[in-house]
Amino acid sequence: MPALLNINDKDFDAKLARLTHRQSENLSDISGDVANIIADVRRDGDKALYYFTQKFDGFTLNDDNLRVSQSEIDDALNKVSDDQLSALKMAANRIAAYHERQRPDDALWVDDDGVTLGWRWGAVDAVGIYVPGGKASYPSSVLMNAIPAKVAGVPRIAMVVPTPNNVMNPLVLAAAHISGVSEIFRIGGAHAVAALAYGTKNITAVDKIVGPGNAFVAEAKRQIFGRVGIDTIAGPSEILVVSDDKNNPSWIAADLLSQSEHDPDAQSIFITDNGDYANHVCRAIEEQLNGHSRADIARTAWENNGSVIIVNKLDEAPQIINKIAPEHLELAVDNPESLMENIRHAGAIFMGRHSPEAIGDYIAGPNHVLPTSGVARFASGLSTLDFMKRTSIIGCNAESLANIGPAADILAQGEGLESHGRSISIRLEQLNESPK
Ligand code: HSO
Ligand code: ZN
Repeated sequence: MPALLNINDKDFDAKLARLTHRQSENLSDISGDVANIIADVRRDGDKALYYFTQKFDGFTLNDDNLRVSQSEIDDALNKVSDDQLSALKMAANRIAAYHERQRPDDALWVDDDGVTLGWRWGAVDAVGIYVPGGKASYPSSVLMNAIPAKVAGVPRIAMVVPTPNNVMNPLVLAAAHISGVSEIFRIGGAHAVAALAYGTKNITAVDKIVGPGNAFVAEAKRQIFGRVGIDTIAGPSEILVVSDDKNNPSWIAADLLSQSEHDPDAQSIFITDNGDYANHVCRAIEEQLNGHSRADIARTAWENNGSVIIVNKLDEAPQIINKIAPEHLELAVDNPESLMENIRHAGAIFMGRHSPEAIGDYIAGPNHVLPTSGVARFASGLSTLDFMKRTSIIGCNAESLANIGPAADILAQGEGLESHGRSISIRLEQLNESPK
């Protein structure tokens, strides 16, 4: 049974707190193993990659097949149907258009003291994209990770994807091709992350690694952080649906299950102001779980982590939502704008009755890599900016140095940093000698 909460319950706050502090995976147990794998890759390079691939993925890798060849990519493109290819292209175009708008402007100005100031944005040189293998090998996630990097202007995008028993998903290859990935390597796990971070003979190191993975991949990303950049580490998917009693209960049931089906640890929360309607939605969920292709996963997630919250009126929802800070938020009501005004923390908001969350997973355009586990309190979804960095620009001339230099000199003296002070005063002295 999903948890049933009513805002009028005496212990509502405590129950809500329990919902938001779900047990997260204990990474410390595996940190030693991951450190050993990283050390092996640093010492043995490609040889270590071949060893771990044999051990974990069950096939023989060597210098010739580590990298996916152009003819394999061409084969994959032939294998996917025309419908699939054009759907991928439509998604890619919409994602690119959205992320183009995120490209930030450079700035340069002269301030009141005559100092030229500004910043300039530039792309990261090389990005590594981790794509999980097996069931969670989502072509849509390839698009979501690679396209913003491309739009940012990253010249080299290397992808790693584990292929258990050497079986590759052609849709993943097609998505990589469409989004401009430059190199694809048939490896996954902590060793793949280590190879991207430190480089081997066959894999040139990158500057930033993004993309979801299992606990070993997450821990490896944590351990190589600092040497290279990483994205935020994603937890299980979450959805929070706010609905009045005017939606078809089956629509809302499908929306809640759309995230439950990702992972037994996924969380779906439903807020409504009508208890009878909530029962209808729960019944529709049971119906849809019957014969569902991922019934085990979806049912486990819904029963263990799902929740139904009854409020007196929907205006009470935003205060609850802000405490949860959900990854995805659906506002399936007539006037979502008025609710949205009071929502401060959510990864993505889906407005109105015709915006199911899945539309954002695939085709709407915004990124589907979003902050989970309440991280939306301080973080945002993946964006073009994540593949760029900003360089500050500072320009003084003799006059502006005379305006602001003396104060800097005083601060340098205060810090006991003689040469800092001198580098300024030596210029100011020369100015006094030969006024221009
Ligand atoms: N909802 C997932 C992304 C995804 N859904 C990929 C389908 N494919 C992220 O929270
Ligand atoms: Zn999804």
